[in-house]
Amino acid sequence: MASLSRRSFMKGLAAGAMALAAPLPIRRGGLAASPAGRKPNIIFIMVDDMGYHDLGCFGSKTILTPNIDRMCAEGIKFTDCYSGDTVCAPARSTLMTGLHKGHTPVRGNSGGIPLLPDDVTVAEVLDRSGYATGGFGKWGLGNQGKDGAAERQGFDLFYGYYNQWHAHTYYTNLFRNSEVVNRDRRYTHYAIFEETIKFIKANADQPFFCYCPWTPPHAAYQIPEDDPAVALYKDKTWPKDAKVVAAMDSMMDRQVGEIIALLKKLGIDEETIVFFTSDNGAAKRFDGVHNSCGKMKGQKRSMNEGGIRVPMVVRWPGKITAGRVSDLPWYFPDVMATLAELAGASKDVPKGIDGVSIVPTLLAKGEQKRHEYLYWAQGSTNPGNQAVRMGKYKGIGSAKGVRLYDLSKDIGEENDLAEKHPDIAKKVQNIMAKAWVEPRSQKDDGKYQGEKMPK
Ligand SMILES: [Ca+2]
Ligand SMILES: [Ca+2]
Repeated sequence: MASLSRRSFMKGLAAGAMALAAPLPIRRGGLAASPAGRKPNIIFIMVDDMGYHDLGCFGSKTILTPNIDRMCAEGIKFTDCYSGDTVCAPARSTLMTGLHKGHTPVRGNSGGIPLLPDDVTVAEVLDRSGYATGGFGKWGLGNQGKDGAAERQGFDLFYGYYNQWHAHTYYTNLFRNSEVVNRDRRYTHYAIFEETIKFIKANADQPFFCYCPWTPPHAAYQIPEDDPAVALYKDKTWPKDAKVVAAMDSMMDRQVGEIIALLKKLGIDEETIVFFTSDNGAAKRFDGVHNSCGKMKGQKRSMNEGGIRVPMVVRWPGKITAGRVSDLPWYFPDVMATLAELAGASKDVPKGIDGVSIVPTLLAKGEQKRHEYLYWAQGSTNPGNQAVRMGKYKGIGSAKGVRLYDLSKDIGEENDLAEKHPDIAKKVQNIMAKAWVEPRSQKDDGKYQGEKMPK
């Protein structure tokens, strides 16, 4: 009761201050309870191509991320979290559908392969459960105006890029629910961040899902010269891209700090769970400067740990005990079941998804269901290398043969144990023989690279 009146009070303040400027909130059916009480707001920040070691709390010695480090200290750090793929579009497909790479609808990374109406997304599950749903950044699962577009897949509002090719520059037009915006080519991430903030403010009085597939630090390596984060690295003797990447990461770190501060100001800090992760491994390792993949082998596009293991931090004051570290192996296909359980919407999760809810681990309550295995594969219509993690073991290869590693001793995947443990190697091969199911057509709706601008 006390928190409710404080909440109403804060809401009143916020409403007064924003009455003229704020966009209308997306009105929903009220604050129906989940098993955990009020349905929490969910903010899921997923940046693009950030390496596992590019945050201070994940060992970076060069990139300054004090706000995410604080978020980590106040929440839980997952050391063994993985993307669902090594590249943007399929990773997003596994995240949105709860299906691993061998089952998820979008397997190719050509940029315009769409979700179809019958595909069920996390946003649709939360939308049905009364959430206001907003997405801000890079969608990657269907071009603007098509059936795969975010606003036709459960989002009330999507602001940003739809096609990945479009997102290869930070100075271009953007879309709001498929309508062209940002025609003055303002630095796109500033526009995307502002819309993120507006959405949180406008929907503070009801459960909301704020999905932030932000595009930095994906190439092109671009940031306005006068961004405060640029000054942090101006005296470094690093190669230019290494400086710009660090600045892009520190810019987003500052913005994460602004979001947490806003949650406190709005009085919804304890009603909001915030995730921070990256969509796949580092695009460049920056060895000798940032060491983004550390001792892990590979980078973006690789089945090795450097290609798929991602930083993951989750903060929820009062619900997640501060300072915890978990080595639970989990990955993007688990996001749907997890967010649905948080929302009290587990019954709306489609049957037969590959993911499991990690809420028991987040809340340190109840029994955590464990995966028999996690699965990845390269390629779109034919799998190239596949990878399977079972407990501490990971196999890479195919049904015909694998290299086998013990990740607990060999994060660099150097010592092949397939001959030493033929039984485990065989198990992994058997999984690879059946985990990949032939995908539907991976026909691309076309490349979009932005409006031609007058010179
Ligand atoms: Ca990416
Ligand atoms: Ca759908």
